[in-house]
Amino acid sequence: MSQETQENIVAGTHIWVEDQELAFIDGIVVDVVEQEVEIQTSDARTIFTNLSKVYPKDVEAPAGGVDDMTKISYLHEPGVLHNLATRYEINEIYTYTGNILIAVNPFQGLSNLYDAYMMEQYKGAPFGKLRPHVFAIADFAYRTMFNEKKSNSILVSGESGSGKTETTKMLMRYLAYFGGRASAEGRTVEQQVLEDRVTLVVTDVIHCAVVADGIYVRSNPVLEAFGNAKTVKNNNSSRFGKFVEIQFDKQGKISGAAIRTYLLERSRVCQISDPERNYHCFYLLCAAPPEEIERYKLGNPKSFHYLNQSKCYELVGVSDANDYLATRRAMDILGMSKKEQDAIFRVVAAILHLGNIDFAKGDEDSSVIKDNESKFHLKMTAELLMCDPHALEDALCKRVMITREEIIKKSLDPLGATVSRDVLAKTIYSRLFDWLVDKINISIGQDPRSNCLIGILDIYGFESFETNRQIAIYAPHIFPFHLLIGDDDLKLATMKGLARPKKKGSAAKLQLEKFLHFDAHVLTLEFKYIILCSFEQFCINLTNEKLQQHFNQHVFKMEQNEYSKEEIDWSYVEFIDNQDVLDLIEKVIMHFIFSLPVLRKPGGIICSYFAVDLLSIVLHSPEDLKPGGIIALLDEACMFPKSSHETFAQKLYQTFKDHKRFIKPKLTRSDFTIVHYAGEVQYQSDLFLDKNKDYVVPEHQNLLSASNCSFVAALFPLLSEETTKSSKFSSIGSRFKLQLQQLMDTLNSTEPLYIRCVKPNNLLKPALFDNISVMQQLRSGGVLEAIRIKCAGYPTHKTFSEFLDRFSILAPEILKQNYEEKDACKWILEKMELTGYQTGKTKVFLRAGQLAELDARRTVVLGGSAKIIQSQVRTLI
Ligand code: AOV
Ligand code: MG
Repeated sequence: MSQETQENIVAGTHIWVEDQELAFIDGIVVDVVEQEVEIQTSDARTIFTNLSKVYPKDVEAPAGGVDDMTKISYLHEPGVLHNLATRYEINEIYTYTGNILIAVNPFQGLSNLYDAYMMEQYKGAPFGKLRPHVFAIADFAYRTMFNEKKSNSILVSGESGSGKTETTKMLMRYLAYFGGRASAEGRTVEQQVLEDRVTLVVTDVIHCAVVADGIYVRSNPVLEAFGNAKTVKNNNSSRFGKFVEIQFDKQGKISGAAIRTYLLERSRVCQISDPERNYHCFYLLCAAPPEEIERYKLGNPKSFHYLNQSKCYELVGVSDANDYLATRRAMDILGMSKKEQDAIFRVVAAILHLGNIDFAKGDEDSSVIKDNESKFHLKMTAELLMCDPHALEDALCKRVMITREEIIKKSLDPLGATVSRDVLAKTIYSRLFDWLVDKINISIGQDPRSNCLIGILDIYGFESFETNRQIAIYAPHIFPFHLLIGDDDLKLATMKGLARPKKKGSAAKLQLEKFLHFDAHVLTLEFKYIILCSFEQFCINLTNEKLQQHFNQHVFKMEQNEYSKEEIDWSYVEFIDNQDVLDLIEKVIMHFIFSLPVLRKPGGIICSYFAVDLLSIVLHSPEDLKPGGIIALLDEACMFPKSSHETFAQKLYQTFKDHKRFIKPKLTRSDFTIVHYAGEVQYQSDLFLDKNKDYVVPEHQNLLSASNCSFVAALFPLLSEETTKSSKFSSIGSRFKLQLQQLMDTLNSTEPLYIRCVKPNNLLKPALFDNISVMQQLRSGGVLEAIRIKCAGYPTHKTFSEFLDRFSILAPEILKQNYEEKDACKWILEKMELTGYQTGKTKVFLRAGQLAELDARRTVVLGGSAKIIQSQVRTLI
């Protein structure tokens, strides 16, 4: 809350005050003594609080809220939150903030909200004329594309389960409705597909029409079957990010499309926790018709290790059997041959069998296939992948080591073999997913002549897992003790101010925040419960930082445009962005010598002081000379054989000890915290090195490229000798950074439109609006950041007549004179001795706090207050 605004809190002022449960509660100021405010809240409590926790409330706000946040008089958190809540209550789920659309997930079908009639309404309607709607955004994008021949991108973001994918579908539906071609029967093929789709449950249909001798539509429940899964946050959660580019021809008809996907969650293939599920496709296949079950030797999902780690097998309202058939149908439409489809599902089945191969200890440190059952699964896996069972066993249980002198086959112990098995499963699955994406792209077809596109980005939002929990412990005298926490069933041990996970690698930590109560029997503690983030969240949060910068720059530019239109001076409006966090993460490194091929000798790495001499030869760009970011240091650590996550963390601590966006958390030797735009996130570096290394184990590569199934062999194309050598290590982080840069380049060459999805509650229930959670999302979704940018300039824009309606009471004399509206406004502002405001061509632009000051004076004139705080008196005199 800005200083000026607080100074205008006087007795009688309607305010919002911070509240633990509701985030904010409204009330009226009874008294103000210096920084202490006495408040009568709307639930009839009297509270005393600090002035900094109090925000003025707009008593003149319309009862049903306003459809655009910029119409709110006081642009601050409680104002924004209250407006959304008010609208949500009457099923108005959409609200604008300028041209940003905020969409609050209704968790229920709202009648007629997305039907053809509605689409017709929005067709060509000026933006902002009708109620806020996702169709208005789609129409805006379509019009700009068609009339101005400008490419657009629509960025849909929000946390898991907030409705991004559903929103994306509605955008596609609208674009397909107006951008598709009429078929012979008069209905567009897209419509037909949409209608068909009603029967599909696991769907995210991407409707794209391709024009070639008629109309073809490619629908795509396939991506969802293979890329979505049930999580605690969403029963149909997309476990990958995607950017769909829809291409249009000169007539504004869809002429092609391309899908790019990002960061499929690979770990889910072999590791799931209750009550989540693995990727849908595994359950679909287990529910296939009996003859296919027989062919793949499948059966109850409960019998497979990769599925039975969680007790959740079925989804309410979803028939896996139907979805299996639907996926098959979609594959037909996509032009996948029966042979290809058989190969795809053979690979899926093989992964399930693979997961059931267990190992026992053999001679010395070796391992053997555990029992007959495991042998059966080994045989099945080999059969389905069409590879040699002995070669498969070898590939799982042994590793070839190449030293300068000789090549040795080293045995893996049972744990090592299990890890090898899981790595193989993940690699096969991710190659399969990439194949499907490629196939879909080929099938839809690109239009090389198209120069106008609409891109739609559906990507995971910012991730941090932090919640405060209260835990009651009975018999507190038995320290140290173990705790069971919620569903996660995490056994936490030895509490000495800080609990550490008992099991190594379990990513949970309890931090004792405070003792709440204590008596002989019960100890109630409040914990900050942090699930530490790992490499995946690190990449996701980097994406969000990038998008946030893009967003900020855009919002800032829009704001400037408005100022320019009104011909007011904006030169001194400050703009702070998050470039410093981006530098921290992704800057290119100076001493990144190990990655330079010229400095690497086969079998060894040249030591660094020797390399320094070579720097002048190999580094020619000044970019190379800047200090490196976290990804660069991580790559370096990955290439250095002796590194561990601890040495990596030490390096980070050393390099960034003075960086204001980097914190070394207390009581840890390898965690690090990044101060993201949306808040602090603590990362656990334990698995960073492993997760950053992307290379296929050569034994796995050789095994599968020799498969008798051409499909499987094609998933593992043989690498040339040269690439095998030089790409021994390829960095996932760096590759992702590059992918992200390409995405940003695309976005930068288009006009952006933003949709922020909000999840109103964590129970996934309609009509429940959890203020605190929504506020967190508005913060991390940059909505409040956009507001901050507005506040740095002139947060209040009021047309002259609006301004006069509200404030002519402060200068009744103007009514008697015949002033122009603009002059009348100026008269009032001058009389009130305000400075720094501006008057444009149609609007008054006020600095932060000035509206509150005017309102306070209005309250005084209206007789609402007898007592004014000190500073207020000063300015009045
Ligand atoms: P997400 O894409 O944002 O999550 P979804 O789009 O899958 O979220 O939405 C989650 C669920 O919310 C859907 O399955 C619907 O039940 C419901 N829902 C969302 N939007 C609407 C709407 N406009 N009308 C009615 N119901 C809706 V994730 O992919 O997990 O990040 O990773
Ligand atoms: Mg999704």
